[in-house]
Amino acid sequence: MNATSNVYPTKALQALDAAHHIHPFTDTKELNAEGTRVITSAKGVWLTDSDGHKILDGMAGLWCVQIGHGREEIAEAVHKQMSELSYYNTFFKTSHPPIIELSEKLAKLAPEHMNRVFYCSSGSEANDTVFRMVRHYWDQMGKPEKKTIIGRWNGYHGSTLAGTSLGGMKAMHKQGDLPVPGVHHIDQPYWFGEGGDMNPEEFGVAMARQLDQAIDEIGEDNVGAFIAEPIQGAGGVIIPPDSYWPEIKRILSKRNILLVVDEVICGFGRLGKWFGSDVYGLEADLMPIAKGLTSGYLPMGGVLVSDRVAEGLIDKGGEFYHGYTYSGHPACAAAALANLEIMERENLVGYVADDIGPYLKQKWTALGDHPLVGEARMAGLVGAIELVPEKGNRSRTFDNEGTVGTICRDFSLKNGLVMRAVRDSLIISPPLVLSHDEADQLVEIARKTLDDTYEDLKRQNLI
Ligand code: PXG
Repeated sequence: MNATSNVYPTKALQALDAAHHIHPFTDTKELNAEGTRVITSAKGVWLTDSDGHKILDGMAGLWCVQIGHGREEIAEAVHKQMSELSYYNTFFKTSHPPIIELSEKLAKLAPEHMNRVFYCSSGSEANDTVFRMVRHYWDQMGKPEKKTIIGRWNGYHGSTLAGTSLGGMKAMHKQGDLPVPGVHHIDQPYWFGEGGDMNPEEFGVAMARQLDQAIDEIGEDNVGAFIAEPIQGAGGVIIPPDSYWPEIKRILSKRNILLVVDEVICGFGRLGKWFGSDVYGLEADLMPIAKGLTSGYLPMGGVLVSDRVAEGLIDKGGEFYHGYTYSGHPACAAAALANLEIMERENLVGYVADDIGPYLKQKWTALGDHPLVGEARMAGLVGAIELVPEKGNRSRTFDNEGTVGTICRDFSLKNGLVMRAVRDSLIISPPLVLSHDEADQLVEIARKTLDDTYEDLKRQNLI
């Protein structure tokens, strides 16, 4: 099939999609009236839609396609595995070679003190697993009252009951009376949006100290864990001030609670190290992973478990009544192994740290000079630009939050680049295989998009 020509009847597909498909995180009524975009193929960092348009995938799918789209090697590895053993479970004292090999591999890649993995199929399931593991661990350790988990407002940990509850998305909580009991939220280290008169370093320390205060309020004997993303992704690529994680570490060193570092986005090279924990020197007790583990070729998630937690979870004995039909799926394990093999062979983690990361950052942060941009930030290969009505004024925001972000996002797609809007900021998280030339194109389209948005806002008298 020729991916560049219009071989699909777009209108017919849109009508069928509208009739039968409910999309995630979507106003389906609005989408159905507009018609969905249909992506028909992808190679490297480029997507092709059903009208033959080429679009640069600035979001690596949904923050996950580290090795780029359409790598035959993964398809071959999965084909081979499926021909040999397409499915068997890992319950009832059973295992299989690909999951055994993958577990050893992950133990090698993970920080020293993490040597075990529990598998599932997504980041949300990983965090549901975290929720149950934290509570089971403390039960096993004879401290069943240590049940509360502290998360952060505007953190994202998935959309199942536990994922939504641990996350701090208020709009999600509102649908379905969440969070579940036993979850507490503290503020996020979002200096650009919430730093007020403090400088970033003061603000970072102040936000970290909320953890200390929350533990005191709830009582250390009642707190099981603190969960956080190293850099918040879905919340808008919130890169904490340099003072934040050292202060959190100082606080946790005095407290007997678990640290859960959600590596679903930051893991697998996104920040220029294998894990976000390696960037900030965090010693996690549990690390939920997903996305980059298979580069999204097949759904797979997991929780990396520290030796400390293994003591309660494993050494003390007893069954942990938890698991999924697809825990440790052999085809997903084969995809993960082939993906990690490519990442190592092509040194993608080093490429992000020393080459494409700094290269793109320099060009991306230069967008900060645009009249519409209040801040352009980047770490590894995640970046954000904050759109503002008035330069140099962090406290003035657009009316009807999100409107301008959406206008800008729509221009971006029209111009051939996927960026994601979060409130009135635009974010990117491109595949780690992005070339210099593609990075140039990405920034060029982003600048044109800002120009188009600026002109449009002037026309509409919105600035
Ligand atoms: N933790 C983090 C840090 C995530 O970013 C999850 C857990 C849940 O993973 P699953 O595989 O259940 O989706 C995520 C997922 C967006 C967007 O638009 C972000 C995610 C998922 C879908 C959309 O930014 N992050």
